[in-house]
Amino acid sequence: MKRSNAVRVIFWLATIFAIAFLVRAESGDRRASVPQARSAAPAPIRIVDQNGQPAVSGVPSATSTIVDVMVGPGGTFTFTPNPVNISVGDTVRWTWSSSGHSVTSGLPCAADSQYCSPNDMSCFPGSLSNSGTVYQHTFTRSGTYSYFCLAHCSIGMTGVVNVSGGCTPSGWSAGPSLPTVLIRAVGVYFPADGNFYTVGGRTSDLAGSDFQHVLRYSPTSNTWTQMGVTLPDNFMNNMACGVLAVSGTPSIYCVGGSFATGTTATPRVFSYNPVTDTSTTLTGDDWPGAMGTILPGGFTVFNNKLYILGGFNINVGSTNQIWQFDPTAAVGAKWLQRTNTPVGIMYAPTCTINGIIYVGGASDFQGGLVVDTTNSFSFNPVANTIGSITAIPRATGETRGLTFNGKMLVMGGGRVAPNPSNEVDAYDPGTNMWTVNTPVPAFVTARRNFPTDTDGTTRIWLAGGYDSTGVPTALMEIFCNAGGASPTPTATATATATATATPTATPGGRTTPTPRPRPTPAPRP
Ligand SMILES: [Cu+2]
Repeated sequence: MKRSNAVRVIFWLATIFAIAFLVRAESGDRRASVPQARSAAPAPIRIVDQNGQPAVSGVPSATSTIVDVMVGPGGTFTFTPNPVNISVGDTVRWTWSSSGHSVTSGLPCAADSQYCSPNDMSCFPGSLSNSGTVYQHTFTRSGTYSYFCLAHCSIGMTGVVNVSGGCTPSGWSAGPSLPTVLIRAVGVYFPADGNFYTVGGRTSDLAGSDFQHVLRYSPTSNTWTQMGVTLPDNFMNNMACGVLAVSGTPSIYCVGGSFATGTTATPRVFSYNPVTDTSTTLTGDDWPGAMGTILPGGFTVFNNKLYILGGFNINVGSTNQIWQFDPTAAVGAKWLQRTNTPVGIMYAPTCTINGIIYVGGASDFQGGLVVDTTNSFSFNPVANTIGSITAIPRATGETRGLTFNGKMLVMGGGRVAPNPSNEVDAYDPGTNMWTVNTPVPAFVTARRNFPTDTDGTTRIWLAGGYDSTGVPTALMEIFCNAGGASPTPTATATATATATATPTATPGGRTTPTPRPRPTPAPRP
């Protein structure tokens, strides 16, 4: 009896332990299975973006996908495939096929600290990884994201991720008005935070109306905010601005400018950091092109350098110099003069596509008046040469050129009747042809001298400017390419240096064929 009792007790104890263990194991399985179920569901993955901010600005793609890119396959200094076109919420997964490479975000070859292998930390100076490494990044905002290899950027190891979609409603719609009417400010999209900024400008044509402030439009909250900074001086009108990175920190750099009723121009360069909301005036590197009375002409960024094409010698005439600003060069050596523009240009729509700078339309100064022209040409900043392109189909000026899905958009502008305009002209470098109000239709309120910019694939913002009656406005308009139709950038892309002993590829890496030669459009005098 005793024995059988003992056996019974042991049996029951064993049974209880077994049940307890099995329950634990099962609940452990359940726990483990939860994240799997979550990661299989498309929506909740994107909780924060690469800056740790809530990624609520976008409509996620219906099904999140992972796109694979090989790093240095077959001993080449390439990212393959390149470029990759994805939708908001998709992930790019890079796998190292060979050793000694990095994936580092930023305009070639300057890190902007948005994302980098192996873990998004210390993107500058950064580190290299070896064969077999896997690094992935989920893109939560639309835009064009350049990246490069730290070790091999100079021989062309660069890549681009085009992220589209994530906005609503489709087409042009009214945005919130600026907190003030504003003219002659510069619009700048800041990729690191996804916001659209206006820098400087003035609120009327009267003396003292210069606006020494920065306004921020947040697509997430759909609101304008005046930043705390006070910009360094009142030469706030008609500046040239662009986003450049130094030591892994991107800032908005602005050059030159004038003040309301003034006839002098400053050579001053300052940078504005939206993260710290502070501005810094450069010393030792004033813009040599200002010469006391000259405003910057067209402007654009290529390879982390700001280019200024032409200018306005105030109430005298247009100018034809091209200047290159490199924020990473030594003090006193940041400016370099390049070849001249083929004709004097000012207030000129200008942008960069695949390493070539394009101008489509420009103002000129004739008979004591600012007039519009169809002057159009290209400039190759690596070869330092001018090229011909088909002339824009209408005269315009006093507006911007924007790079949008591989095309140049010229946004309204001009002052000679029937201008100012609301027309959007699109130049395709692949065909050397212009289209009118397609793929981006005309906006609503015709205007000139207004801040505008784009994320490159999906959104365009514009606000303020002089309306068709010459009166400053505060109205904002937003374009949304909601379809997220995968952008198809022209397939010229990056030069791919092969892994020979001593690579001697072109400095700057990217080479792009110049557009097919066409007869030069007759420049308007
Ligand atoms: Cu490399």
